[in-house]
Amino acid sequence: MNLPRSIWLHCKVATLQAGIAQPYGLIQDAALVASRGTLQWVGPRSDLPAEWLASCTQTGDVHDAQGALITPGLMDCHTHLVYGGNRAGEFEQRLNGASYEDIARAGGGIASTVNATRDATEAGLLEQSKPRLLALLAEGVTTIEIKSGYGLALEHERKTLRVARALGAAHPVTVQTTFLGAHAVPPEFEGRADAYVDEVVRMLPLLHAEGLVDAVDAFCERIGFSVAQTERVFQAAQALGLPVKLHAEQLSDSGGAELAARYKAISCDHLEWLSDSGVKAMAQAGTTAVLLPGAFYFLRETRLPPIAQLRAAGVPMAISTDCNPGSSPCTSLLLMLNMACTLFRLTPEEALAGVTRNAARALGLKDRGVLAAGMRADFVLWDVQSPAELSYAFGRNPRLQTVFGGLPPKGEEAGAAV
Ligand code: DI6
Ligand code: FE
Repeated sequence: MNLPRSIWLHCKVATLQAGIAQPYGLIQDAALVASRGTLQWVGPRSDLPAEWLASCTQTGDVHDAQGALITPGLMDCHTHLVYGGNRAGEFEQRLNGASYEDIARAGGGIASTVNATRDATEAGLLEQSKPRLLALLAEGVTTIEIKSGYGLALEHERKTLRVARALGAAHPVTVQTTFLGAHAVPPEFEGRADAYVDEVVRMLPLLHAEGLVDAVDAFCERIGFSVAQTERVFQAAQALGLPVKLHAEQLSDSGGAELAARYKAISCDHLEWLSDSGVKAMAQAGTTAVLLPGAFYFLRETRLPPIAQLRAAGVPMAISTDCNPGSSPCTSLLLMLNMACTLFRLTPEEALAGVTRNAARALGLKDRGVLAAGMRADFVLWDVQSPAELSYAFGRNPRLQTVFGGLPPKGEEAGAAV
C-alpha cells in the first residue's frame, strides 16, 4: 500500500526504547518516518528503504533536521494548571515574616485559590490558564495532565475540567483530565469532611457522563483526606471503570500508597515519606512513582523520596511540574529535569525517561512516550549535541521545533524558542 509518508533525516534520535542497548535508546545517524500522525519506522539512516526516500523526495516530504537531537514529545503528567489568581502576595507576606496560619486566617492559602477559581468565568479561567500551557508547549510538551480541585463544587469542578478540555482542543497538545474533587474540604463543608466526600462521590459520575474525566485523584494526607475517605473516592472511580492515582506520602506517611496499590493505581505522586512497604506495594501493582521536585524545592522540604528503593524495586519513575499556585508555581518541565538530577540525584537518562516513557505509564497511555513504529508521531527537535544537555543546563530552552501528531504546529506555538 502506498501511504503518504514524511521522513526526517540528519538527526540523532533518543528513542527511549528499552529494547535498544544504547543509553536513551539512542540512534546516532537516524531516520524517522511518519504517516498519518503515527510513526511508521525509526532506525539507522543506512537501513531506510531507498524507495521510501525516493517517493518522499518527489512529494517534498523530506525534512532536514540539520543534526538536531530528536526526543519523544515531553509529557507533563501531574499538573493543576487551571486555576484562578495566584499566590505571589502570600509568598511575599511569608518572606516578610507572616506565618502560614496568619495567612490562612486572613483567607489565604488554598482557600484563596478556590475563591479566585470560583469567581472566574469559564472564559476568564481559560485566559488565565492559557499562558501557563503555552510556556510548557514552548519547551516541547505534547501531552499534559490537568487536574480539577480548586472548584470543589459541581459547577466549578465542571468549569475547570471544561477549560482543560478546551485548552486541548485549541492547542497542539493532548490533555488528559483528572478529577481531584478530594483536594481540600471547601469552606461550606468545614469540619464535615465525610459529608464533602459524599458530595465528591455524587459529582464524579455526573462529570464523567459529560466526558470530562479520564482519571481520578485524591489528596491523601493529614491536611487532606484520610485513607478511609480516599478509599470511598476510589470505589466510586472503580464503579465507573476509571483509573485512579494519588497524592500520597507528601508530608507524612499515611499509608496512601498501599491503598492506591490495592486499587491498581496508575501512579502515586510526591512520595517523600513513602515507606518500604509502600515501595513494595507499588512494585507489585505496577504503579508508577511521580516525583515532583518543584514542590520539594518551593516548600523547602528536606526529606527525599526513597529513590534508591524505588530503583531497586523496579518502580518506574516519572517527573512532573505539579504546576499549581501553592506549592509549585512552575511552568518549566526542563527545569524539573535539572532539579530531578540535582535535588533527587536521578541520572539524566532517568530524568528524560521520567518525562517521556514513564510519564506515559503514569497516565496509562500506551501510544506514546517512546519513538518506535506504531507510536504517535509526537516528537521534539532540540539544538543539543547529547540528551544529557536537556537535564544539565537550566534556564535555557534549546527547543527548535515540535511535531505533534505528525504535524509541525502553526501560529503562536510554532517557531524556535532558543
Ligand atoms: N499537594 C500540594 O502540594 C498542592 N496540592 C496538593 O495536593 C498544594 C495546593 C495549594 O496549596 O494550592
Ligand atoms: Fe499536585
